[in-house]
Amino acid sequence: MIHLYAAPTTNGIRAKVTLEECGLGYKLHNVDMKAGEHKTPEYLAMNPMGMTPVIIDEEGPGGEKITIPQSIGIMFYLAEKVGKFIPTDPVVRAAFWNPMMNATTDIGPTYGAISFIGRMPEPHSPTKMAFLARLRDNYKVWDKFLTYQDFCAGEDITICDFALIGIHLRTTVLMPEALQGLPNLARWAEMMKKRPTIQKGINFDA
Ligand SMILES: N[C@@H](CCC(=O)N[C@@H](CS)C(=O)NCC(=O)O)C(=O)O
Repeated sequence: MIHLYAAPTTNGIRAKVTLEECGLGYKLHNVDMKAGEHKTPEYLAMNPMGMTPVIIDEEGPGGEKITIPQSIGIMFYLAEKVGKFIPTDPVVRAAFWNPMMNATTDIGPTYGAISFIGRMPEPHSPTKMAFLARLRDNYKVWDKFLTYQDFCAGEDITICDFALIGIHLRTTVLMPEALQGLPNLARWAEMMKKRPTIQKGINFDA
């Protein structure tokens, strides 16, 4: 059994979506971040950084229990466990890193910065707008990528799609202006949302 400790944030969604897509059984532990459940001693024992998500796989490598924080590490761990969603062909794999890293280390933190500024008592509007412009510039490039390929890293679905869908979903809710007029990106998101695994993955009520 795999235990997922997460909230319906960009990083939590990508972990839950990956579990669903990998077809692995798991138990969701919703973390109430407003109540500070990610800062309790019990939670900090799983992830001293006090951040979500975390998984615990009771049947990890060698049959041993393993605890894994960090959404990107979780996606790689799960995909490798089932042998899917990471390209194996050397050429495709080399090309995979650019979209994968953009989704996880460029777009993700840029979205995170805007969200963080928005939660401050006195949000600094010029800084927020600068990050918003940067986010939109990144999404514009994605819109071009998706004119000539079905999925984020090429013709096959990968963990890159799972990484981006959560950020895209949260962007549509919190900062839809960043996504206006990007039809290929919108088409990709609609296609992703039709997958039953994605529908289950983004649902934190079940
Ligand atoms: N690099 C980490 C970032 C995790 C992260 O920022 N999680 C947010 C929720 S999406 C969080 O727990 N924030 C709580 C805090 O900053 O105290 C990952 O990818 O898992």
